Amino acid sequence: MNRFAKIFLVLIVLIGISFPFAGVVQASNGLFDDENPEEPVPDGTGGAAGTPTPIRVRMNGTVKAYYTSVAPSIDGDWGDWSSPENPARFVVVGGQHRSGTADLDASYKLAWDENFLYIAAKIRDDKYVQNARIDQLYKGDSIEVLFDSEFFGDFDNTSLNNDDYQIGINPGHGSPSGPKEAYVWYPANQVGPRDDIDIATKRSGGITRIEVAIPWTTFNVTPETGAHYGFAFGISDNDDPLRDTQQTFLSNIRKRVLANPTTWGDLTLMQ
Ligand SMILES: [Ca+2]
Ligand SMILES: [Ca+2]
Ligand SMILES: [Ca+2]
Ligand SMILES: [Ca+2]
Repeated sequence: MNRFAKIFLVLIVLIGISFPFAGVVQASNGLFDDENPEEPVPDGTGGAAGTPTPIRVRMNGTVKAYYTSVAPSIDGDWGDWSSPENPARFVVVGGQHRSGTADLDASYKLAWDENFLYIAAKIRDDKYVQNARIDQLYKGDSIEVLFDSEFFGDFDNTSLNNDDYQIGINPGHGSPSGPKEAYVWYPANQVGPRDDIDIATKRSGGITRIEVAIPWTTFNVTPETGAHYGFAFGISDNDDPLRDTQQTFLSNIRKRVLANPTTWGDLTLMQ
């Protein structure tokens, strides 16, 4: 009987050991199951270059561009867009020259496909004045796009480098139906006019409407869903036909400083 009792005890001990083991195995399986859905995070960071994971965003202002399977018709009117409307209403320069929203007020939309970043603007402006040309185009009614193509690598970089773009869009020299032009001020090694950026403008009732298609090759990037870039959108206003000058500049970013990309916002490409 003693032997049976000992065997019984051994069995109880073994069962006692087995159950905790089973419990541990269950628990660890459970933990792995819980962690699996989060695996895209390490996969993303450890993945191929160009597949950044949008962990960090700029608190200055973060916006989204939505994929479009049908390219918008670049005719000035964003009626063919389904993207949401974003405000660009922070006065960065020349508040003293702006009498109110009838003088200058702006909003914009963003979309993308494999070939282009599309930008559409709706600008309330009392007088259309654009008599400046080429690198001076910001001294007339115009659009500015800031784009940092190396967002994560440069997240804390407070100076411009060769992947930071400042592009000006002249929506029509002399009038909204006048010749369009685009100009790259930065990066320094790519300065000059760009004739591969498509621009169209319509104006009626004190509102200037502009559509722009910027080839991704401009920024030297290959777009994909989830890609993340530094970004800021701006509007220059001149109402003085006798003098080329940037009277007022509005942005979607309250404290946009051209020379410091950490003051810009950011842009995520959405499906
Ligand atoms: Ca259109
Ligand atoms: Ca104005
Ligand atoms: Ca940069
Ligand atoms: Ca104006």
